[in-house]
Amino acid sequence: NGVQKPEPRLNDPDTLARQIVEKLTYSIGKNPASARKYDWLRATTLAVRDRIIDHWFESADRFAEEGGKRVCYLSMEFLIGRMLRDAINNLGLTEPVREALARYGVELDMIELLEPDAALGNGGLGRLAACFMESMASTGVPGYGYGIRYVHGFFRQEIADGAQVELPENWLVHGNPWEFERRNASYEIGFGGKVSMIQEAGRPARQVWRPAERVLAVAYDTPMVGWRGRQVNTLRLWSAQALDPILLDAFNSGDHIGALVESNKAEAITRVLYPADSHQAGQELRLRQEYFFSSASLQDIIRRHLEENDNLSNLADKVAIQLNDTHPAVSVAELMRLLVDVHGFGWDEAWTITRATFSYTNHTLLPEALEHWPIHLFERLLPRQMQIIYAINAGIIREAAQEHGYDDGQVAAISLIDEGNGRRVRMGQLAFVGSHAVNGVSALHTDLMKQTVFRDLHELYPDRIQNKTNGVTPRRWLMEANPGLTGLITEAIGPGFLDDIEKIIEIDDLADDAAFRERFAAIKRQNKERLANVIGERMATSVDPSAIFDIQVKRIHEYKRQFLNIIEAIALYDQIRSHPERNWTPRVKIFAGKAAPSYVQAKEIIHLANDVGRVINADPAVRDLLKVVFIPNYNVSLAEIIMPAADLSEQISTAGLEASGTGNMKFALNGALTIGTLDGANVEMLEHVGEDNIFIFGLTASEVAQRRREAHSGRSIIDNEPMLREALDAISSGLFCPDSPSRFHSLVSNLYNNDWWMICADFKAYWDTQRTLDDLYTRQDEWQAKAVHNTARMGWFSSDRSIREYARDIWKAGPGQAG
Ligand code: 26V
Repeated sequence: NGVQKPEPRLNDPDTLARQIVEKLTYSIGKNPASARKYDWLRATTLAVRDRIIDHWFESADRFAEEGGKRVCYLSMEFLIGRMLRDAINNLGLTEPVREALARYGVELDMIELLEPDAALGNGGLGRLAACFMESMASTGVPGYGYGIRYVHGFFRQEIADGAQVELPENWLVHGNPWEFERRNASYEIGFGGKVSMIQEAGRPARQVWRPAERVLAVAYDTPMVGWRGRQVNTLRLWSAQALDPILLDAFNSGDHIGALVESNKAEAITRVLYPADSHQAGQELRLRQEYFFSSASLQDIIRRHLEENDNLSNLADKVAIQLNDTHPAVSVAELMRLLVDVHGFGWDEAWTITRATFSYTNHTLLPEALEHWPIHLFERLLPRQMQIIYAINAGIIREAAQEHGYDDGQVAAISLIDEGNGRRVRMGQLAFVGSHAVNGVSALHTDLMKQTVFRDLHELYPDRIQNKTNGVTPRRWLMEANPGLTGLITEAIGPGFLDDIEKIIEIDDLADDAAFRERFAAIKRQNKERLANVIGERMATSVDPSAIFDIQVKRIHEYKRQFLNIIEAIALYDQIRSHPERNWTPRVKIFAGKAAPSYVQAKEIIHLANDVGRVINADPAVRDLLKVVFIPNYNVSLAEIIMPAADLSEQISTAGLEASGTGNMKFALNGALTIGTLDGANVEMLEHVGEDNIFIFGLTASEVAQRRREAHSGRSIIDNEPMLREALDAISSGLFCPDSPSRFHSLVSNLYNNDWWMICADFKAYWDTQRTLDDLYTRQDEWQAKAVHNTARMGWFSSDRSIREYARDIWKAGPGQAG
């Protein structure tokens, strides 16, 4: 095909040093003597990038030759974090690059820290998409990520007087060397306007949508490097631009501001990531974002398909499109529009193609997070797509009534239109009916999907829902985050586990080997010291690395129950003060995470954690037996420091509410023990690590559902549990917030009145389990043996395993699948 095979590049430090200095000189215009650390970062990135591009072209050529099925992963969020270390690691260049830079007195580890985090996601869902991109490249799946190039990623969090303050994030200010603008891949995206029927001679009548507004979607591609650099996939992010950047007429008539209105409005679409993952906001701009990236991605997929095929009838044989939650669910209507209105397909054939192409992953059952758009908004912004949704709905209802004898009540339950609270489009239902496969992200969550949100659709289509338990990439979350542990394991069992992480089970027997345990513990100790330094630098708080590092890091949500953890800290504080003579195990309770800016209770929980920390950390009576620390601005980079440094991982959501969790996996892989409820993937972690190696407490999902039906309040539990009562009294008394004693009254009164999240109901079991752990920690041999078992038995929770399951059961794509 005329593309020249690139020269093989040498991976020795000499070659790398030469190439880095070449970039420094000719791309940046500095010499080694005058270069500053940012210049070295950029030069190193550019030198590494050249190698990636070689592999990128090879991968593209190979896929084109093979003609196999491609996987398109549509996600509103990709929470990637920094890219340089990941790229260098996956190319096997860590040591040579380190050595090359060292020749100029530059430390690789130091310049890596200067790269901004690509924080194009809120939390679990976005980070999963990033792990999946890396695992698709690592397992040989031809994967294309499609998303939005937000100018401002997830906000930066500061803590001021104990409260969260949100600051804008600006990751692109100094340019982004990882992305390539693709002007040739740009598409028009319409909004609003009217639909009319047209009749052309010799053709059936058809609907034509004439949008009132049009914006341009421009592609930016970022290479995604797989393990050993063998395959490089593409993440294509869309940026919005005005078709006419300046309205010349307006400009020339002196209206200089008015001339820019359109471009401002267009560019607003991709300006900022919505920072709420708890409540559906319902803003028009959010729906614009969803449609914008869905339509651009589908137009791109179709164009690419038509470059290689005669027509679109075999689309589903050549592409699988995965919808990451309902954010891209409007794609179902948009693909129908493109097939029927633009490419002339009949409705039934278009529907068959659409359903065979799409599949959908659900990530939450929380009713307040499920997307449903007001019909009037949808109709105004996307009139043709709304018509199509009505038509899809009519077909589904006809099928249910005629073939399954559904009555009106049953029809209402499956309808894509919620007639209840002002008519709304149910995006989950749309994604479900438009897909051939629908999946949950852990075994429990998938069961609950069948019983709750999708009960009726599951009855109608009993084969559609399946489970795909989440995973995390061991490259970023073990090798890169924890080189010490990676080195120890490599010494013990050889490097085979780097290519097949399930081989890590080979260290399982070493849990009985005292020398191995000691080295394992020594690495943990170093990682704890590193975190202690970060805490010392960022917050001027000193913590003792020989204490239990008890860590809960994740988005702040009522259902995740950081509040329960804080209450336990207060109760422990109270007990230490009352019984100073007892043999307390020193503990550092560490929190980090962001609250949605509009989520009042979540912000109060952050405030409480900070206020409690201020009081406890300053109280000489606890003598360093207890510290409470809230580290600001949790992000992927901070997680990479935190995960390897934990002794104890807090996974304590109200059972039935955490779809999977993935932090739970990162912690355990790095040798933390888990204290957790039987929720999400904790259930499967229990099965893999064994009940002696994980600390499960509390109500089960069905017990929670039962108690909620019985509408208990927390009052009777509080009255009968002195430790809980005293902790809540301490909060209510203003002990932690003397400047504003009523600050946490509503947080506490919720527990008395209702205890919706089962904090009171689970308190005692949680307390008792924590004391068991205190005791265990004094027997270091036992603790460390359990820690080794955790690391050894977590191989299954690799996102490589998740991706292979998706490829085999849903996409029918990738290695070993007929193309
Ligand atoms: C929801 C919404 C609602 C509308 C407004 C914007 C917005 C943005 C993000 C979300 C996603 C919330 C769902 C989510 O992140 N779920 C998490 O997915 C993880 C990966 O599957 C899983 O491990 C976590 O348990 C689950 O909470």
